[in-house]
Amino acid sequence: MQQQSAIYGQWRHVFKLDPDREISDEALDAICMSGTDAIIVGGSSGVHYDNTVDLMSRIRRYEVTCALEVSNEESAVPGFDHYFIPLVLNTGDAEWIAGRQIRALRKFGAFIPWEHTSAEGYLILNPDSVVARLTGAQTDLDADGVGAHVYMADRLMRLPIVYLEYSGKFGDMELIKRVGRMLTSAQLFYGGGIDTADKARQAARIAHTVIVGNIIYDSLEAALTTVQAVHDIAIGQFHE
Ligand code: 1GP
Repeated sequence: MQQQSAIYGQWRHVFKLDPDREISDEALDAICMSGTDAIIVGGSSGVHYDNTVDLMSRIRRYEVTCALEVSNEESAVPGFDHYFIPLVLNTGDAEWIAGRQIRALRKFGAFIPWEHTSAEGYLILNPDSVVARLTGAQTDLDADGVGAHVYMADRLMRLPIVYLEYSGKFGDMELIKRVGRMLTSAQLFYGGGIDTADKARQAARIAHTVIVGNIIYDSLEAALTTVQAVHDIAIGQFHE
């Protein structure tokens, strides 16, 4: 975990907001003022320039750090604090590793703020998630299969972030612990199914950065409890 100098190096808790979902001003105010370390804007489908600009400008009324996870070139909007480019490592479809990214770089490579841009090595592990279906992710990996992908991301490709994505489902904490112990330089992002303070604490013990999405739209109150829960677990306590 040597990413302390990157903008996301100290992030413990992150809310992920989807431009394709409605959020009231009151709910957005609560999220932005919650004490979360950052907001990532991103989604698997229905994300385009207009709804991304709209959400960004609403979040920009607040001081909270705000990053964009660029999942398609139409949603590449200037003005965010940081940009994440996902590479889906566990798909057989190269389109999601170096297909659409290369097409976007051909057009926009010279204009990308590289010092504010980072690749995320995604491992998508919930077969029922929209993103798994969209990307053709091979989610039926055993522990060694997951480990091989982590070697690929952390050691061979030296990606700055490994993102274990269980979107919509709480993940296998033992597996995540194992991944955390394998990493030598990548920062571990975990996201998926966190809908209580207890689950947030469990994830915070083993992942560097805990990402909370869906529950914002289902129960704002429950979502807000995850911020303190994650921050209660001191950095450095993870991996124990
Ligand atoms: C989704 O990892 C995030 O990309 C968070 O997952 O929506 O299940 O909280 P949830």
